[in-house]
Amino acid sequence: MDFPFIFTLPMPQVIPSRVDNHIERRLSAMQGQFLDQEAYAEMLARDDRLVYEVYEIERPEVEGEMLMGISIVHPGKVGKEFFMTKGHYHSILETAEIYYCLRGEGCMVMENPEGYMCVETLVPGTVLYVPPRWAHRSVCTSRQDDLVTMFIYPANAGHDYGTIERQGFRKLVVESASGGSEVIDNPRCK
Ligand code: PAN
Ligand code: ZN
Repeated sequence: MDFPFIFTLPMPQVIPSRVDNHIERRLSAMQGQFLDQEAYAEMLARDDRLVYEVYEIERPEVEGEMLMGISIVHPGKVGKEFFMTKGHYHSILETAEIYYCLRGEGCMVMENPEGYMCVETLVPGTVLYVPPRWAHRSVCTSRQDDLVTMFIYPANAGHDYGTIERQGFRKLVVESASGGSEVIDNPRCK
């Protein structure tokens, strides 16, 4: 039988007091994801930087359960493109997700198979509802601070990375001429 449980997110570190899985994604795991492939190869040759990390609370991956955890995207750029998560659709497309931003600055890039796109800004306190059918990727746009979000989603959702790996997102988040961030069309998407 399951009993209710608690954990804490002690500030400012925001590493959960309970962690079942800690996933690290380095530059080498992001092959083909950044637009500037030359800059990617150069950076990788120098240092296989840690791009983002996920701390997960494990639950059975069945209908009725929820998965939750903390996602931390570190500051950095490949060429002009900010560090980001791989991004995915849920394998069960009709499953939603909630994100709550705890620290940093960034955005969530989203699109759906119907051809709609949306980019929402994330700052501490922002709650983002990602409806069913929307692929999602978080991007850290700060130069010095991690983007930290908490996520909650149905435990049976599953992850489809392949669609995004093949096509990329139709919008990219890059450094602007003034040193801020801007959203541009992905030239690789026709
Ligand atoms: C999150 C993401 C997490 C890492 O838990 O899995 O932020 O991003 P990628 O899975 O795209 O590498 C989530 O959206 N789960 O469904
Ligand atoms: Zn998700």
